[in-house]
Amino acid sequence: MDRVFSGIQPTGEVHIGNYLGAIKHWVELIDQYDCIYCIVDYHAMTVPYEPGEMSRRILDAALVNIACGLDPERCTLFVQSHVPEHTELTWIFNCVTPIGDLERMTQFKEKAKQHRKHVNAGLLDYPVLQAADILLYKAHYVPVGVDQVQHVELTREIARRFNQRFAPIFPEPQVLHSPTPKILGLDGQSKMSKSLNNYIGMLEPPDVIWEKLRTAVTDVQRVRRSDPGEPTRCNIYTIHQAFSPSEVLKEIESGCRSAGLGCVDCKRLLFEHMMKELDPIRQRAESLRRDDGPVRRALIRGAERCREIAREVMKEVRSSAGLLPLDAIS
Ligand code: AQP
Repeated sequence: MDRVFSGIQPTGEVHIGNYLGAIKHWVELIDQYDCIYCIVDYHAMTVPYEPGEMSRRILDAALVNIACGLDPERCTLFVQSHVPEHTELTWIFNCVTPIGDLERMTQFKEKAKQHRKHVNAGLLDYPVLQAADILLYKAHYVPVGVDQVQHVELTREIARRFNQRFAPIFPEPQVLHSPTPKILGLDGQSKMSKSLNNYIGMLEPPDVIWEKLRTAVTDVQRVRRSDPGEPTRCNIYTIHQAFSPSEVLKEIESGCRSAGLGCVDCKRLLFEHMMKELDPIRQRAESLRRDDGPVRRALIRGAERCREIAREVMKEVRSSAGLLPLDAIS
């Protein structure tokens, strides 16, 4: 079975951008591939955070992923820092990655602007750690949102450089595009993002979600209720496409274009269909919060499996790179 690898940062509340751009797609893949999904806590350390909150966030990210349908009996879920080989492989990849490649990364430039006073080496090295995550498991496919495509391309480049310099041991992984690769925030402009506080959290109470939806930006060219709108210009319509059935989408398209349907009514319809999908997820999360034993057990099993794979691959990597194994000295 081909292998899939992807990760999510425990940087805050999991939002519908993460869900539609990544997690929902991950769930769809678990029976077709050997799927390994990771809570990438080392990546989360590249921006300022509260150490006292990190372990809770890590557990919570795992819990939400499971509540969203990542059944740990059918895929592997683990925490990046539980497998130290990720950072070891990062070091080796650092030595085949030109700094210029990292400085060109869009995410680095954006995050460096966002966290001007905290532009640490880890932020620049973020995509190399991501390459190590993926290649440590020799993954064939990486399902991500559009914002991460550039990093997967760099991963392919790093695999090529390592293979040419040392030995051809890594596959060049391919992106698997999510059906909804980019969800904009409630401002209708920037990417929905935990750190931009422009998101709808997966587990937020329905009244909070409605309030956020009610005030979200729609088609900016539709100024008055009587103006016809254009669904393809509207972020609310993009979200509708992910949650609402095709007959509702048709109704919205014609209603919006003819000005028969107002934005608030359109949002009410979205809220209704969104809640059909989010309510059971919230209920599963509440039950896992009452007893998080299944989450903890999944992470222990996941770390055990990933450590085994990582140990073997790192033996191969060290040997290809010409390092001296301890057991060869005696
Ligand atoms: N708005 C989005 N639309 C589609 N996909 C998205 N993803 C994130 N935001 C969107 C996808 O979710 C996966 C996990 O993302 P992440 O948590 O590792 O990192 P991120 O992309 O940096 O997410 P945020 O919310 O923007 O976090 P912060 O604010 O902490 O930087 C990835 O596959 C990503 O593509």
